[in-house]
Amino acid sequence: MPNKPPLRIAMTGYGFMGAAHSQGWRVAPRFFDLPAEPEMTLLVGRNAEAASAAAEKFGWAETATDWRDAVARDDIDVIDIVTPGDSHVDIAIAALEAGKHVLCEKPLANSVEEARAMADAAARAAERGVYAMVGFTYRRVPAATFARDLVASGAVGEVRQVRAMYLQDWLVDPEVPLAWRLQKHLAGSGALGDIGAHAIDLAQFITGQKLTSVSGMLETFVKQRPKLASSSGLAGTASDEMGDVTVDDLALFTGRFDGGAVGSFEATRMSTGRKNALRIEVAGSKGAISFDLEDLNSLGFYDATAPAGRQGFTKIMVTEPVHPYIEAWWPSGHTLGYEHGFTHQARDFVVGVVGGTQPTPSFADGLQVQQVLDAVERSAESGSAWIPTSESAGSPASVSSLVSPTKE
Ligand code: SOE
Repeated sequence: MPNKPPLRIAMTGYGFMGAAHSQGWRVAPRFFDLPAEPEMTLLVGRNAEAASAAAEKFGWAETATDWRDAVARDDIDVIDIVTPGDSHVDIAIAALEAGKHVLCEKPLANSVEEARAMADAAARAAERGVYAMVGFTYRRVPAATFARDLVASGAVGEVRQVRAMYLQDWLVDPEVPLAWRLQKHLAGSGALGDIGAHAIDLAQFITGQKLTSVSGMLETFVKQRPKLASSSGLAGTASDEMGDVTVDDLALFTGRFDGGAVGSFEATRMSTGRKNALRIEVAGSKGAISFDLEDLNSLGFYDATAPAGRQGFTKIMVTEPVHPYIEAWWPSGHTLGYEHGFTHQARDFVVGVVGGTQPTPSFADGLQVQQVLDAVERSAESGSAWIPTSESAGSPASVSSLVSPTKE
């Protein structure tokens, strides 16, 4: 480790995602053999006192109150953006132009226009060996990566149907306050962009197919909530004053994929009883797979080519050294958790940028998901008309595929 070059990181933001990313940077070099040593150099937050407290808690060496200071520093190699969506575009473009690699939380931006500007900046930077990646972390849950590997190997045959849903229930209570994730000018959209973006990315990642058109609807069940007094986790404490919810609580849509599959999607933060259920089922001509983030160490696999009397969904524990990322962890069957996706993301980012190869998902991939989000919103506005995902954004971006560590 001492002989490795440092990769000095500045992280802008320090909320829920700041904690998760910090964990990733801290742990990745302890378990994976990385080509550089990530250094948690600078944490940026507008409130100096809160930023210092977060830096101490998460293990960052210094703090600053303006992201421009991080971008201007010569001793920073990476800007990690975990702020609300409204600031992604300015920070990411400035950082890329200053020669910093960028890791940016999803959704990439609050509009297709912003996402396109970011993807353009990333394409220009890549020509100079400077790379940008978007944080669709769930690709790095070993069972999800393995699902992609199974589909790519032909194990389910021709993919025909996809059922994707991301269900949470933290907004069922109308007293949960108006956090930034409930305000359009900060978050861009509601359940659609916050968690639907993950379902879209994961469905496309696992199937290797891109959504080409969608028809959908959005619903906001609770239209006013108490304004936020102080934030923590996904929400925080409520004040006495009420404010308008300006985003969707639920997004429902169907879609067509470029490889011929059709899919249904549901994203909601009001699905009573479901805490963090990102579920994907893929049905093909020879088999099917089934993934649920609430049971993230396993994958369901149905082999329709097995003898008729022995067919049935098999629950595969994705905790063997042959499975993606697992070799670095515990003995067989000693399970992983939510935070490991962030460690794997840090690992893949460092391997990519230090090795001079584009880490995935790229900003072009983030733009493509943004186009899908935009098409769903426009479909909902038009009474569920079918909207081509390419219509809003000009050149369609490619969905690149991640090479899992077991395949490298
Ligand atoms: C971050 O990746 C994220 O999408 C959060 O923004 C959501 O709120 C969380 O529930 C899932 O992960």
